[in-house]
Amino acid sequence: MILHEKLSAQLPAWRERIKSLAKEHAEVVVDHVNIGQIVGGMRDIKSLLSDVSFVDPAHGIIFRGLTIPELLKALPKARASKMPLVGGLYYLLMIGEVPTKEQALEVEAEWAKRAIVPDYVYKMLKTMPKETHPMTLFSQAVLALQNGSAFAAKYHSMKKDVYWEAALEDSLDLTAKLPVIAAYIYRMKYYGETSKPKYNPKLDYGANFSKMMKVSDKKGYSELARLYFILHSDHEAGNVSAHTMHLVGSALSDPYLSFSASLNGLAGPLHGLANQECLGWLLEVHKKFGGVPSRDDLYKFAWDTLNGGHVIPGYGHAVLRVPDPRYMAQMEFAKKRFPDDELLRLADLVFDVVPAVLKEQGKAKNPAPNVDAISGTLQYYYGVREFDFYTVLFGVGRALGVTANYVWARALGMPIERPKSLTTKMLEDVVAKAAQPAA
Ligand code: CMX
Repeated sequence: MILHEKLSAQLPAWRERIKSLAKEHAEVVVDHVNIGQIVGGMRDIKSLLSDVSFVDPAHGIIFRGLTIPELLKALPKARASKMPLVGGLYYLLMIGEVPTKEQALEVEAEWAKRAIVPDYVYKMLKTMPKETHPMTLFSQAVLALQNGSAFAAKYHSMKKDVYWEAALEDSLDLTAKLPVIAAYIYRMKYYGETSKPKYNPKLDYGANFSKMMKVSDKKGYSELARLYFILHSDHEAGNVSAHTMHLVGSALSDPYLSFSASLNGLAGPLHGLANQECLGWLLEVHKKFGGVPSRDDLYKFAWDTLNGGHVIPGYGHAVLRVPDPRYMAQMEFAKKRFPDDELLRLADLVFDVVPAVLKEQGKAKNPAPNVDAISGTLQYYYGVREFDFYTVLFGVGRALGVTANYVWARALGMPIERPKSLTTKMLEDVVAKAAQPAA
């Protein structure tokens, strides 16, 4: 298997680098921690290690050294498509090199072999109450698959230096099955269909997802699926879904246990659920004005949102200080394909007006759009209009990044995570001591 071969060739050198950092340079100070960070969600503390991706405030996400425009250009494309093969992206995240088309297709072929979901998982999903949130169903299905974990089965018999091999097996199995499960949940929940989706080995990951979702591909949903999964795959290691995967995995919980937990974090309104809020806001504007409003009307509406004590969804970012390149890539995709769509024209007008409003308000450190400002608009155009399903789509994409990180964490022997907590009194004592004049 290509990923196994390429990974094992790199491991000795990587292990040496980590060993050297841990043994010879363990005392070198990287960052200081202040009380604001301790009571503020550990914001910005440099304390995680990942080589899979890095968020640069000025360039956005950098996957294995490539910005989004570079990545979209460099990765091998799917057949008759302008978008990269998702298998090529997975290769890049895992191995750190741009694959050839053959190498990307090898990953796609692995997925095609493994995209079979056991019957009991479908049965379990069918017995859940109808109103169950699709993210709950998705996470439950992943947890149910844990039964087949190679990592869990081999745990007692394998040595630590080969944990990554079982982790890779599980990661390939898991990522292969996710689009099948997601499409099943979609058809079952919103259309009452319970036939099992079939993965066609002649098609790539994106085209399979489009077919299994039964979204008309006339307009090109396969292309969007490829782009969407690639853009949502990773956003360095500290966001909730990535960090949860890493934390749970550090207890040597297998990839299924870890990813189910990661999805539960993604399901939170401050994380993956934000995309549906953004589309909701756009539709509200559209409804109120009966179409695309004038600049002045939109300006006033944006101020009304702020004055009502709400944030403008899809704008601002904790790390980025420029328009999110994931937003820009989706906007470019949409403008090429459906420039006259009313909702898209509205999203574009929002991009013109809202940053100025946020600047005037003077609070947001970054008044520019983030990924969520546009992703729902694209799904809506292609006919996926069930907002609460959007986070499931995010989850299929996010699995690619977090499983790559999981495999590397096991390969490099990352230990169990155990930060230290302090009491409020201890922090107050630290403050009192800092306030004392120097002797
Ligand atoms: N509308 C109104 N106010 C905003 C704002 C927005 N879009 N973005 C930031 N602000 C406000 C914050 O609420 C904060 O106000 P207070 O000082 O009153 O608490 C102030 O500006 C400073 O915030 P910040 O440091 O610029 O931003 P944070 O790192 O605290 O938060 C984020 C980042 C994304 C949560 C925030 O910009 C926001 O709430 N945006 C809207 C929701 C959204 O789009 N979420 C999707 C995030 C996508 C992702 O994380 O990938």
